[in-house]
Amino acid sequence: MSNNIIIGIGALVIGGAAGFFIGSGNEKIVEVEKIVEVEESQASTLDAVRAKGFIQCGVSQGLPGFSNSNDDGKWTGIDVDLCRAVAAAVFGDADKVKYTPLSAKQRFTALASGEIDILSRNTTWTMTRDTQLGLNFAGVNYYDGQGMMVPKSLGAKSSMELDGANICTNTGTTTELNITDYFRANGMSFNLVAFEKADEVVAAYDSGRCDVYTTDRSGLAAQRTKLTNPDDHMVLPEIISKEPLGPVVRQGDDSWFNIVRWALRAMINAEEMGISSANANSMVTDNNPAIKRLLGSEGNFGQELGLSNDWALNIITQVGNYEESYERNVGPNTPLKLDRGVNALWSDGGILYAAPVR
Ligand SMILES: N[C@@H](CCC(=O)N[C@@H](CS)C(=O)NCC(=O)O)C(=O)O
Repeated sequence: MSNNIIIGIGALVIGGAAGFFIGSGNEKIVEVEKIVEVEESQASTLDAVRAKGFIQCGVSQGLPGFSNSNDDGKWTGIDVDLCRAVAAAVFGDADKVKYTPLSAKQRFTALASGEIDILSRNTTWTMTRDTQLGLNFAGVNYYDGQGMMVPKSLGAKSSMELDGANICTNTGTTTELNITDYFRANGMSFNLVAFEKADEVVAAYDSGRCDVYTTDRSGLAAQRTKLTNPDDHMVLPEIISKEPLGPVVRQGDDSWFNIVRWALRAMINAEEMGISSANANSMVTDNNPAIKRLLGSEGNFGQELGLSNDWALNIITQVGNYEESYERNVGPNTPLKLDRGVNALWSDGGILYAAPVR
């Protein structure tokens, strides 16, 4: 499939047999279903979003730290913050978001069909997903890698000791593909037990049906909190893949793509410049021209996105900079307890590096 895909709402045909198969014993793994035909011209997502008054954001069915809802139906997480940032940029109101919980398997179809405006759901940027689905990744909001969790009682200290293991995971994920590669490459056998719903994976692992729970390491940190006795489990040291997680939009709508991409960059640039929700309003009059450009007191950068010039100021005051979002949702003081690691700014030894506003 090439760049000339045009997506029309309601005109989506899925070719179930056109997925990517890897045989593992009797199992056939379909990581993505290929969208084989789409037609009609695509209306501007920005216009459509403005007309309805909110952004429809595709999230997970409940992954603490990334996208998770509480008893009152309030969604939080770094993926939720990305959608809130786009709403702040577009409407000046981060609350103008509605959420669609999606399984890994459902997510790309929901985006391609127009059911959602952004997919922000711990989704790994891979070449196939970027080139074959009529979708575009707008950036990376969390650099991750796949890991394995085991009960401490198993006595394993390395994933190289897992020959013959029963392994639980989610269907429709890169996880299935990576685990297959890893065991094959190391000449080990395994039995994959895959479920569509994440909580089914948690329940199966918690009940002892599997020796191993594998997913993104951030996902392991999140799902571990749901186990009966989290302290009885450990994450093994090996990181077996690259999982750059980020927001996805439909291909062919560059204006919307730019808005999502720059909303994320605004949060990262704000951290780099020391602009936070607490000081953003007072920094509008700062002498630093780069700060003025980001906050809209110099230049017309918002207008160039089709937005108002206070687009980034609204993101920062209402959602915060990247560091605030990270610390609030997944950082050391949350149940996930994840250090910044490679997700630190490039200037702090990490790999977060946002193009400048100029
Ligand atoms: N990053 C991987 C895995 C994503 C994934 O779906 N992970 C599971 C396990 S952490 C998940 O999000 N579960 C939550 C849910 O399905 O709501 C991918 O994009 O394929």
